[in-house]
Amino acid sequence: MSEEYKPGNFDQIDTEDKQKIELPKKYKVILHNDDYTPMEFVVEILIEIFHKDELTATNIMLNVHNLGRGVCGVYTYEIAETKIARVADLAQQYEYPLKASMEAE
Ligand code: TYC
Repeated sequence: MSEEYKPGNFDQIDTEDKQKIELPKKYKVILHNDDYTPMEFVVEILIEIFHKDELTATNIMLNVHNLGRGVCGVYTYEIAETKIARVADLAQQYEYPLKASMEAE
């Protein structure tokens, strides 16, 4: 086989270089309990922002209500950040203290 470089031919890249390619870090988005946000509002947030079905959303909400916090999804940094900001915007709009945050996986 010729040693000449062809686009898309990675045969000549040594293994050390290939092993440096890392997957993007993932972040858990955590939803926090509070005493004032209505349960229905939290379920709506989980359906609209985190794309959960109604049963899953209800289970996550009840888990957060009972345990104080819960994971509502795992995303790249930018997507997690955007979802947290959307939760904050909607909570502020309706004047509820609902909060979401992120944690590296
Ligand atoms: N604890 C709230 C209530 O009793 C419901 C709630 C659930 C609030 C989950 C926030 O992330 C939350 N109305």
